[in-house]
Amino acid sequence: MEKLIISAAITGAELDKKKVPVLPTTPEEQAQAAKDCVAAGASVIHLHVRNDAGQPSQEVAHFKRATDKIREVCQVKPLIQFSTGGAVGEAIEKRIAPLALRPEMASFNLGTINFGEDIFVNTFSDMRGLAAAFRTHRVIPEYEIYDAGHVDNLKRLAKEGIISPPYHCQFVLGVVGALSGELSGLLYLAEHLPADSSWAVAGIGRFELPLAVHAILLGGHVRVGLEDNLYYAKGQLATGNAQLVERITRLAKELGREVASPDEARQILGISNT
Ligand code: KMH
Ligand code: ZN
Repeated sequence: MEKLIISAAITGAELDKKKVPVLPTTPEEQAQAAKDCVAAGASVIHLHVRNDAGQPSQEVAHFKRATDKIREVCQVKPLIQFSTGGAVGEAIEKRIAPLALRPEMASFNLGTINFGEDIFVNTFSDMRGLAAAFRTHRVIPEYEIYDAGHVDNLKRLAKEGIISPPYHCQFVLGVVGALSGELSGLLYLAEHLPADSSWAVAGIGRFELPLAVHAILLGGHVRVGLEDNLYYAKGQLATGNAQLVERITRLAKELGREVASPDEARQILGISNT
């Protein structure tokens, strides 16, 4: 089986450092978290950034300073995957702008969902604009799939010729307002992907661990991190992102699946290390 790519979603856009003190929000904290996660087995850092007040930001300058710091601090360079999802309500133009920095990879959200009490908007028009920016800046997308119909959206965009294979997809399961984190949902999505696709799973909250174990066994890849889940076990908060990554590495080894280094992850995902 292919080596396992572990992504760490270290910060997110929804959490407040006042409520989650271990959340890395400054470039220095994010760089340290990235370094710890890479040491624990992560090869990809899914990156949201914050402004000086600690609020979610899609400013290019804020992405640049965080990326520079991560590259400076990490001897083994993780693949840095920018978020183009941003925070709920952020304008699509702002979400797209950081692609100009030409990150190795970035998220590409495949449809609108209820997101808790909010609505996370991704219209077809938004997606077409996003796809054009990915092409212009030659950034590799990771397609974020939150609901069954998002696989059909992927196929529709592919049919329009707006996106092309290979399709690396992330099933984000367990968001309140979208597909739950039951195994049957994961299996449905994996079975309905187009040819030349690969997938990873990010289980939200209590779904993180069981879905990760299924992905390890089924040949998928795994995302963990505080953006998705704050708990190590029921009632026990995680000490930080690296603790969640360490467990996945340990389980993968126990289950006979080797863990990919950042360069091996680049190879698997078809990203040239330039
Ligand atoms: N913050 C969520 C509304 C992504 O990074 O692309 C969207 C999100 C997805 O986190
Ligand atoms: Zn995200």
